[in-house]
Amino acid sequence: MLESQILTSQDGAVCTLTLNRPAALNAFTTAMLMQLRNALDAAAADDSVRCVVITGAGRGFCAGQDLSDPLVKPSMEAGDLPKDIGHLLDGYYIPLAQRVRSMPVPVIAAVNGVAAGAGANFALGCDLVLAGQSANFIQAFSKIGLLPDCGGTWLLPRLVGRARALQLALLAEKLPAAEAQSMGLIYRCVPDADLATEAQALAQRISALPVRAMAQTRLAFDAAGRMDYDEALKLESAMQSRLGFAADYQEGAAAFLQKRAPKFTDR
Ligand code: LHQ
Repeated sequence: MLESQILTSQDGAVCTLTLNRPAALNAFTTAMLMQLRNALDAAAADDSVRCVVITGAGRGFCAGQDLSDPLVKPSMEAGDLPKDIGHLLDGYYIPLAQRVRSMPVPVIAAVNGVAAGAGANFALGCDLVLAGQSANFIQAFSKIGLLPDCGGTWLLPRLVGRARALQLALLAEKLPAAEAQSMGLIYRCVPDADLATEAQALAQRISALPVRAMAQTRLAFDAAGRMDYDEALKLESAMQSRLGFAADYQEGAAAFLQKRAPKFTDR
């Protein structure tokens, strides 16, 4: 039987998904994209999971779409017709990008090596991006005549502003993790040897916090990006109202007043 292209493990309330095609720098195949979405669906449905970590096996995080996949491979023989690669985005990448942004718990990308093309933007769509110091981010699309996908057109200008987003997308140069941190593209760059431990420690810390409020914060940020100030204020009020009725607020505020450690349970 073929080895799974996504490995799943769980430690306490932290579920770790590992992209597992190391010989191709974990480039996305359709099978892998499907398995990744299924694994995220399973984590979303499992009440014991309170934080998800996504990382790569081997020396890379993810080199983006596997360009040798028959669905995207260019026509190299006379008579071959070009394929509509939009179908792949509609059928696989859009549902995956949406799945990450609608997870009921925080999602951490632990970028252990190169993250290129859709691999970079998949990581940047996660809630917190930690990267090893030898990792780098490449908007590889322009090199092959494409534009940033997997959320890149939306994410990049919002994360780093239009000028830097265009720099990254047009020049498609390798952006080292330390620079990605200093320009605000990612949360933090850490020594390679510490990446897995740091990512797990962060995930364990988060899993003891009010994760429902964190997922709602991500949803509110995303929604506010489509609104004017007054609409965002109204949305905050409606969402805060719901959180105020939930157990975590009752527990968090009571624990503060009673000077004791809170125990959060909502998801
Ligand atoms: C690969 C790949 C790869 C196959 C490394 N495919 N094998 C969405 C929908 C529809 C269509 C198209 O696109 C998209 C979104 C996208 O993601 S477009 C962007 C696709 N990705 C790229 O263009 C990146 C291509 N890869 C590279 O530029 C380099 O491999 C990077 C800079 C990532 C790493 O370079 P190196 O560290 O020098 O490694 P390498 O190039 O030697 O790669 C190692 C192996 O991985 C090698 O296989 P081999 O059998 O020769 O050892 C590569 O062929 C394979 N590989 N990326 N995307």
